[in-house]
Amino acid sequence: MLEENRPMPAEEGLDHSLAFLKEGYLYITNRTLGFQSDVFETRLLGERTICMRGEEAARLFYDEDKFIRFGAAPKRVIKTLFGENGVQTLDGEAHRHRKAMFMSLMSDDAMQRIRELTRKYWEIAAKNFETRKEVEIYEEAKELLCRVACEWAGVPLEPEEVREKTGWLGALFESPASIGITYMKGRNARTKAESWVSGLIEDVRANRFTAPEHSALAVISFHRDLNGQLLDLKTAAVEMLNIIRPIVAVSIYIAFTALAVIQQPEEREKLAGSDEVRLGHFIQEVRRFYPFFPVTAARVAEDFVWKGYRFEQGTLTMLDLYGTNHHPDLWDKPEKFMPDRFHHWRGSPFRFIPQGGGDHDTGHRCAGEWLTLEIMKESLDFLANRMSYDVPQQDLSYSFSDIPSLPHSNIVIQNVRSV
Ligand code: HEM
Ligand code: MYR
Repeated sequence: MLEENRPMPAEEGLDHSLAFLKEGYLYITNRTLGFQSDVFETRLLGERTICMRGEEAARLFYDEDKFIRFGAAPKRVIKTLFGENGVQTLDGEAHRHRKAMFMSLMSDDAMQRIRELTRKYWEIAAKNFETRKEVEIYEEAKELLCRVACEWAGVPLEPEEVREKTGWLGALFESPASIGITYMKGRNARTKAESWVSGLIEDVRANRFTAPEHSALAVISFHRDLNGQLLDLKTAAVEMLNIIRPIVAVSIYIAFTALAVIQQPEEREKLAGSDEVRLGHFIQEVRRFYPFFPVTAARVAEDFVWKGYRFEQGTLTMLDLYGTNHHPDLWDKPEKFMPDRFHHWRGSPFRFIPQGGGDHDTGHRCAGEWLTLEIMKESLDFLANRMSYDVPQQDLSYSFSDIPSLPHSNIVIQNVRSV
């Protein structure tokens, strides 16, 4: 029998934001181990915050009657990564309607197209790498994916613009958990990127530029909200950036994929022949194993009791994505990189949640999860099978306190040859 209203394990003290920044991806896991509980209470950014991890916690978190997103994302995340009034901040009907706009872009044809574009730009990049002494995979992947993202989304991009636009889009996801100059770079990048994309949407709406049919640019420019109105220009720009920014952010997964290829020679060997299923298992394990999106946040919709713990209306609540993907009750040897574990994986919307859990159409689970898989499989094939290269001495370690984390050297390779 569950006890009614037992006190939730709670961290003492006024504020633990500094510890969160210091321990990063491990902050929640460390305390769940200390408390021997997958749910506990703390104070972050000056407010009482519930932290949770695990499959049951994820199922609870994605129950729309229990949690809402309005006012949940920290201001600094809105000012850099998300933007204002985007799909991430909506609830109920308004969310479903906006989310349907995103999901309408995710057809099988659209997945095939992103795959082909990824291949095309990797082929061009690989040829270019051959002419250079060495290249940094992370920086190159960002530029390559900026081209992929814009072409896929119908956004015109001249070759001489690539560096600037890549810089802005990169700063949006490199900055949200930083302080000082990196954070300011993210804020400036948001102003510049929104103004760039707003201009494009204005041109499309005024027929000065024809966006390709069914492209994200066309769909978002002419999307009508529940009240039948076009999105206001700023919101439309925020949603356009919610497409092209995260495609560029897959570069972080590509850097970790490269790291796994370098450090797991036995697993790399299994990829010879480019078998689609094996490529798939490898990148799933990359998404499970390496730290990327740490937590997602919501607020308690109405008072309720769960496992005897009281959840009070309005309380900020964080679901630990990294910690759930490494939960010892859910994963065999969670700290071992084992793509083969996905051979027998039967799937569960709340256990393997690198890009959020629950349902893509009705909940807040990542709209771009399938795009991510296609980009990663194609990129893995290049890194494992379609290029040869040397890996010089470098710092391949990554930190659990950097959010987002990245191998420190950005992965440098030399003497690249297409094979
Ligand atoms: C939402 C992760 C790539 C578009 C999310 C969420 C996470 C996430 C954790 C929030 C889930 C939640 O709050 O419940 C990632 C990671 C990616 C990635 C790690 C790898 C780079 C993409 C791509 C797209 C995309 C390629 C392109 C369309 C979105 C959108 C949402 C979202 C539109 C908001 C969904 C909603 O609020 O309903 N993503 N994502 N993401 N993602 Fe991604
Ligand atoms: C995207 O661009 O949407 C996908 C990847 C972004 C990763 C950024 C990592 C930092 C996120 C901190 C978020 C905290 C949310 C409450």
